[in-house]
Amino acid sequence: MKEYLNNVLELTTKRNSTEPEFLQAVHEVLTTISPLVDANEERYKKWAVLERMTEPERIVMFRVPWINDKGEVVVNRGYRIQYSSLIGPYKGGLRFHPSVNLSILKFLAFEQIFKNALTGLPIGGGKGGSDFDPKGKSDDEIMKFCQSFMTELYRHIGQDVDVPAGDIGVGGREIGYLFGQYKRIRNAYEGGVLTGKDIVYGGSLARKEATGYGLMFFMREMLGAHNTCIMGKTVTISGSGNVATYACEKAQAMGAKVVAMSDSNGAIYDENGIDLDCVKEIKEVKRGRIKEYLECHKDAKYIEKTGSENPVWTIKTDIALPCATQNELILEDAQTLVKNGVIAVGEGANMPCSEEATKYLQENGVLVAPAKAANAGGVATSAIEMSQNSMRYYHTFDEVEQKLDCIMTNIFKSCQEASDEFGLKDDYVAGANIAAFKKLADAMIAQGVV
Ligand code: NDP
Ligand code: 2IT
Repeated sequence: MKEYLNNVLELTTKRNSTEPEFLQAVHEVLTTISPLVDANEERYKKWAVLERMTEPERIVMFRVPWINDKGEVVVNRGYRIQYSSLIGPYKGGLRFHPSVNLSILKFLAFEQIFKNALTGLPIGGGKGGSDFDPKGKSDDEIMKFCQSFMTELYRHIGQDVDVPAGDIGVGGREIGYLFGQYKRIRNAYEGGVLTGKDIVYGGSLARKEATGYGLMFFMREMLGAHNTCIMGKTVTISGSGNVATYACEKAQAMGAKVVAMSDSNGAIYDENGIDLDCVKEIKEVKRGRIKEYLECHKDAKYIEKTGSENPVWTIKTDIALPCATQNELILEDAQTLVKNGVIAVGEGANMPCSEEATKYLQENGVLVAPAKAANAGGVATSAIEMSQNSMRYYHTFDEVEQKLDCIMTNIFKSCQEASDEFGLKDDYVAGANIAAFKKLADAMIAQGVV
């Protein structure tokens, strides 16, 4: 690796020494794009491309006070990282989870700028959220929190400025409460200010399904390039939220047998194939725990999570789909998966594999579909939602799904072409990073020093 790259890595590490997830994300990108940087070193250095790409344009942090059902005042912290507006308004989800902090949101926002560039659509990158824990909260509490959160956030967003959406802990219900409050404050119906809206007030058909479906379209392309397919394969999925559920749905529709899913308490294993209607009832309707699956499927097994290891990766599978959270698949999990004969890993979550795990999988011939590319279907469909809002028009489910399929197929092609160009055969992690970085760097240089 050349001096320029090393210097920027060193500077970033020094500047952000208390932010391990952000540094992990930056390290992965900078080390894998080194062939591109080598080929453009003078130009990138002259325009401080790496220095600017590793520093967000703006970070907003704010207090979120609200009153719980017991009448107590609770204070959470809210954030919005407006990372890059190079190719469009800041765009990216909101995460509500007690683990949320600056490091996690900066890594997510950083990833988002590359992911959004890969979609080919005009969207910049951002991420936000709060350390608010939605688990166990009443609907009333969720609404009050969302209203307070938006009472500050509204001044920083807008349909041409910054467009938030969902992520962990933020789904259709939360987007509804956030949108209602935004509209009330602004006294204007600006449909495109948030995506992931319900269909009845400006949402897009197929947005809910898009991340999981898109992941399977990417997997289909990746496996197809290696003369194999999803049909007949065994699949394990971590998580049982939005991404996991719709990855499962599409995997089943493509003829795979999904045998495991999980939540933060443990995993279910059903050798007959997961009954997704049952999972949806537990998660989307009752907001319950995955363990409750055993109430309808007595033959299924539940493996409680003890310690830090994720029981879902101990189950033998052809395809593993981490769809829960960052660093949920570490080196030891990768070793177990390889021992059990896994052929492909598709990252539905953001940065679910640690760098060591990814390296081990690739070195052992496992195909890795990187998050920035493989889970880009969600944000791509958000951009399609924005375009429908601008047109004041609706596409049918099939129209949106077809566009999504086309976008995912093109993203796979970009990853493949970029990895081929630099002789990095089948390294789609590097391919995704190079293809996205090149586009952003060109946009940055074209727009001057801003
Ligand atoms: P949801 O909140 O719908 O679901 C999250 C799932 O992951 C739940 O099953 C949850 O279990 C589990 N989970 C969350 N945190 C942890 C943790 N720390 N340890 C173990 N399990 C955990 O979120 P999404 O499905 O929307 O998001 C999942 C991942 O996909 C995230 O990484 C997100 O950034 C990424 N993503 C989401 C997109 C979207 O459109 N929603 C788009 C692209 C990526 P429990 O309920 O027990 O907490
Ligand atoms: O990580 C992601 O891409 C998302 N959470 C979706 C973002 C969006 O704006 O739809």
